Amino acid sequence: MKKLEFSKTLFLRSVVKSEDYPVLHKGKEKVPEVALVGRSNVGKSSLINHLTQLKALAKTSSVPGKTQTINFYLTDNNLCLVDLPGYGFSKVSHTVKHTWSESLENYLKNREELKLILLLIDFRRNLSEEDKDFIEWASSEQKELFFIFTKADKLSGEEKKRALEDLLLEISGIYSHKAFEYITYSVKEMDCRIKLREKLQQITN
Ligand SMILES: Nc1nc2c(ncn2[C@@H]2O[C@H](COP(=O)(O)OP(=O)(O)OP(=O)(O)O)[C@@H](O)[C@H]2O)c(=O)[nH]1
Ligand SMILES: [Mg+2]
Repeated sequence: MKKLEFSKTLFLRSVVKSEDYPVLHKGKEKVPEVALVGRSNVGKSSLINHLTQLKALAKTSSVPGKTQTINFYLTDNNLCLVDLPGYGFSKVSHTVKHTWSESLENYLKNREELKLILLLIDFRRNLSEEDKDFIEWASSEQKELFFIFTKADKLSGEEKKRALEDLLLEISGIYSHKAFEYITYSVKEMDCRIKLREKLQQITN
């Protein structure tokens, strides 16, 4: 399998309803998808820009709730990155929130093309109740999670060590589907991008 060129990533479409999800084929196979999940403001859209080295591909904001639809990005015709709205954003009306979570759950639960979920967690925080609910749900649905601890640049070496121990302990108490993998991430560092690219490359092989 050829090496994915992440800089060849295009915005495909922004979707709310499942009938609008793209249908993409590579030969006879469907193009695999990787979704980004996590609370608002954790850095999902920023990670897409950092990973692809395309600064303005996904819209980011310091104000939570920027991404409000399911956004599909096609990488090098071989992999789809799917940027999801964050959970835990309370400024929207109850009805909008309900529709969001329904369409999100529908996507995450039923989408055949979805091969991996990247669960982003702010390195500086403990798991939120929503993180815990999500991890439990993923375990019970036997979905593979790849954990990404974001904003690593905001912690010192010693703080990182402690935060990592705490998070790994918490996660291993909840995620029972399989042994989990994780990386630490910062949009201010380059190496984390390489590790994530390697993981994503495996999905297309
Ligand atoms: N210091 C630092 N800031 C980051 C990092 N990643 C993201 N940010 C900042 O965090 C804020 C939120 O980033 P987004 O990428 O918009 O977050 P999101 O998860 O897509 O948020 P929603 O679309 O609301 O779900 C922005 O101000 C980013 O610049 C990081 O690795 N380090
Ligand atoms: Mg976003």
